[in-house]
Amino acid sequence: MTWIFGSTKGSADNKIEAAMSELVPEPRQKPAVPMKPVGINSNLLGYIGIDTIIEQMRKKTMKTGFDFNIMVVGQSGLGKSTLVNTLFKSQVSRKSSGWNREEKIPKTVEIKAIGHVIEEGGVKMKLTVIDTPGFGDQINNENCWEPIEKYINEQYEKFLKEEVNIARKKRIPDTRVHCCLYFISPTGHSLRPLDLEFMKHLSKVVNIIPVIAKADTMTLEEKTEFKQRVRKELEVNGIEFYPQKEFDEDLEDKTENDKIRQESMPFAVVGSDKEYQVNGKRILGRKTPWGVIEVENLNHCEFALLRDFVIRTHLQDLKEVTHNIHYETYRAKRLNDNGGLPPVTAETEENHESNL
Ligand SMILES: Nc1nc2c(ncn2[C@@H]2O[C@H](COP(=O)(O)OP(=O)(O)O)[C@@H](O)[C@H]2O)c(=O)[nH]1
Ligand SMILES: [Mg+2]
Repeated sequence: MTWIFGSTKGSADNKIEAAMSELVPEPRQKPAVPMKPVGINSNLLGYIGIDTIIEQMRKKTMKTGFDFNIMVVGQSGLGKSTLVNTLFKSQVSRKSSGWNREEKIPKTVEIKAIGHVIEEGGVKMKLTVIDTPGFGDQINNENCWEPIEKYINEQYEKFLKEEVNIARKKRIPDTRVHCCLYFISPTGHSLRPLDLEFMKHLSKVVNIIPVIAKADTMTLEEKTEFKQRVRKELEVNGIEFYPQKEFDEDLEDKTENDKIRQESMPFAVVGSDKEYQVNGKRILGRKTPWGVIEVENLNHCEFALLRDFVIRTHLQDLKEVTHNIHYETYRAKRLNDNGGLPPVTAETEENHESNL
């Protein structure tokens, strides 16, 4: 695994700063003693100080940081590896040092995790993108989702083994895949049976976010029409992508997520790791005879929308659905079968409780 350490700290990227401030409340001076409403009978008013929990949580997160893992999956040649580079070169970590995947992207032949530590406002996020080899090259593509499913399950297994360990770590390293970007070929026709099969299988074990690859190859009308068709086909085939309807927590969630499900999905993206000078600014883009396609310009493609959705607005929820739904399903099944695992004794249960 390649690990490149860098920091976005102090960058002028207001957008991403705003992003993190949504994840982590603005640093607030912690009072030496819990704040109390001043005035007579303050005891009677009964201020307990529950609200200081936010500050406590912020401090803990700052100390420990957190892991976030994204996987890219899809047919060979759709621009998965390029998008991984785009993500790391874009505003997520533009100011960071050490990112040096400048060489031409070779064909991906194995599942490979590329990691990067991003720091903002004192909070560290270890972002890992898992690049996978494209499938669909073979004559017989039967069960070609198996290696991907196996990788995802192996990460659950690793986490579970750590969790049931009697002397388990205080903080278990989290390599579980929190979201899987599924690349759809921009054919303008319909999804291929292989896409449907693949997503049907994977959506049971991981959060799937469908994306239309190489959106620069479609006209605006074609893109709108294709997006609609893909949504319809996913619905007809009963494929649940993230954010799944059944996990909306309240009406506010539902309204927000309905909009994403019915309008944004699947995000039509363009990837590039080449920089060009446009109007005096350096931008990531694809140079064509008729101009430069700017990957982070919302008028050109939806890459920035996808990035904001995953990293800015839904990161915590992606982690929660992974932990509470997908991992829990795996865990329950595994502990029921109990194949190969140490039996769950009263002692380990007790240990678990005390660590919560
Ligand atoms: N037109 C267009 N080409 C792209 C895009 N992203 C990547 N490519 C090109 O597609 C080819 C395959 O890209 P790669 O990232 O290796 O695809 P992968 O097999 O899915 O990992 C390369 O020549 C890329 O330059 C895109 O958004 N639009
Ligand atoms: Mg590749």
